[in-house]
Amino acid sequence: MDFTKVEEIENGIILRTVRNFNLKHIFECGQCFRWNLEEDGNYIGVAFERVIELQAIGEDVAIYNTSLAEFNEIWLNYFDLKRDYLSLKEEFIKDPLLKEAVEFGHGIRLLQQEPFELIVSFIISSNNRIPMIKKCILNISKKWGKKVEYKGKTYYTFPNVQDLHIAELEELSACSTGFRAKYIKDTVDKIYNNKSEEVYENSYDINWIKSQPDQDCHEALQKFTGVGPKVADCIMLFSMSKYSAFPVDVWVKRAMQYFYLAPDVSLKKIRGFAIDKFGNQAGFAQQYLFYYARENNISVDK
Ligand code: 8HG
Repeated sequence: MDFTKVEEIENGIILRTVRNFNLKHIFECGQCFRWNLEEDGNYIGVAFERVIELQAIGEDVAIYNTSLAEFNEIWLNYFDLKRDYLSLKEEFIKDPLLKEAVEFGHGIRLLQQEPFELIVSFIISSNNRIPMIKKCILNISKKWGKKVEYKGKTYYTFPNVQDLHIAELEELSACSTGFRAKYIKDTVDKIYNNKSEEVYENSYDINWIKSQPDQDCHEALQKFTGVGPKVADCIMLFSMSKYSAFPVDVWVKRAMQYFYLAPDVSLKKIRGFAIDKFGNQAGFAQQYLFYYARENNISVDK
């Protein structure tokens, strides 16, 4: 456990002596799109049809607009709080190159998010920039999600598959999704029309996909339109607890080249190299590298 105890407060809970937990590192390391920094340094986000607010208070972390029961049911897992990130990091920092990235993003934790939301979100992410991805997801949530009021403001949950299934192609395009609108429509249709009793090799049942071993899960996700190896890696890493995933985007490519490899290797080679090197923990290493590369705007041009 990465905290000593949890106590109920009037409008939420407080986690005492939380280790390896930094709000900026968690919410700005690239894994999520529904969290925003407030003027007071807190972060407010939407997940699991709820709006919560996080505040760092010394070594403690408060979560507002929730209860102890909800914490145990949802947030304990969502924030991956049962994992001891120190032992994970101790392994990584034996590698003097990765040490630099781990120390930089020392408070990163991998959130365990909702698979349906992440499938759609990472389809939107392809060839897209993070602020734009966030905007598209917000547009979709405003149109097909549910309203939640918090502190006088309206937030919108990400729609479930039934609610998003009614979306027309033109309406999805109007959410600034561009060429990805048809991929979203096709994928949502496949998930919606999947009959869960027909669980077989080509199943589009998300729970079935999630229950598969890492490599099979990676392949099954790519049966959705708009999901290639990179997008599949992000979905399985951020919502299916598959930690051998190693998504290689331009930042991770640069980081791997900067730290380890020749400048001209293919994405596939980088992925293979990383999985050999970091094994079942590759996904965690990837997150420290992505955050380091993006925040420092690293370049490999000599
Ligand atoms: O966490 C991420 N890891 C990797 N490797 N790629 C990501 C993450 N988050 C994220 O949005 N991306 C992709 O990187 C989406 C987009 O193509 C680009 C934004 O920098």
